[in-house]
Amino acid sequence: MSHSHDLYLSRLDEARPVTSRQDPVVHSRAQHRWSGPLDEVSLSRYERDGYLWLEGFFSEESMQPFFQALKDMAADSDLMESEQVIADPASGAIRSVFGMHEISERFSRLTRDPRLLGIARQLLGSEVYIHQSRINDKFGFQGSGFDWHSDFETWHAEDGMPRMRAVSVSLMLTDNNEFNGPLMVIPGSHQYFVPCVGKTPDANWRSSLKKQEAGVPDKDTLAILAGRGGIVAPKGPAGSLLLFECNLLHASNENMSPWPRSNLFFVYNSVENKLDEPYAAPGRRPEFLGARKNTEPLQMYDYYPELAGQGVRPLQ
Ligand code: 6CS
Ligand code: FE
Repeated sequence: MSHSHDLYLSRLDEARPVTSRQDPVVHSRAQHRWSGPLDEVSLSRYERDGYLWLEGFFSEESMQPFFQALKDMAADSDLMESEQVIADPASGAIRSVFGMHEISERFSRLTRDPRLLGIARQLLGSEVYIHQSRINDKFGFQGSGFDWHSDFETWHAEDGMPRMRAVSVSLMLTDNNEFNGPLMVIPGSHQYFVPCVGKTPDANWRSSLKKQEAGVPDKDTLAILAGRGGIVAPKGPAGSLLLFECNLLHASNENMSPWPRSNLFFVYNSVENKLDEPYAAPGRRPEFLGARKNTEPLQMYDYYPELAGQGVRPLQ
């Protein structure tokens, strides 16, 4: 089914000019119902840059159990055979496991941490659900990179996400340094929609999760946007958090260091922005890439249920 009107045309036969985004960046402005943990300075920085880097958000020690979860999953042969596990093209070892929030209770709790869920509701100005989640394990001396792209461009074209009202959270499980292929972003690029040339192939996701071919902006546009906003590769210890707006241009280099770069990645989408039919693809993608069933509003978990009702809530 084609859409009568598409604000964000892409995957075209020929180039079209860059347009301005047609959506707010912070959706809760002037809606005090959605106040949250971020102060005005952080909101304004997110609005301007399209991302926020929260160094040391969690302790490094608290990241360890997620590695254990990855090891436990590697022992689950049925899971390892499923399409939601992407093996590293070189070594065959696990590169990504999608749908982590539905496999691991620990991961599910993380998405419902009051601090993260509070930030997501504040930025998106509504109740939210998880559009996509995954754990990435990028080993040393490999771990191919990803070309420049906007996640929203993919989610709009291939998953039918109507508007720019989603935010990605990348939680560093390992240190992010300049050598192990950290994520790079172009600050301010989220303010523009960059139409991409090239039709979406059938079942594109079977290759795009290893290498992004369709949905890569042209080099001239990338040069202009990087010329304006520069390129930033946030670095810091395991436990640090990167929040980035769904339309922010980002990429990553190959990991040429001996050190792994692993992260948890999950996307909050507004319940007002649920997936429609793809805007520029032959067919829908699997549920683990774009949730269509499990889209109820997420509920915060109680840090200390045993203290519920006693008014005590120690900081964690
Ligand atoms: O296609 C997707 O949904 C995934 N691909 C990339 C390159 N980034 C976002 C997302 O995880
Ligand atoms: Fe991406």
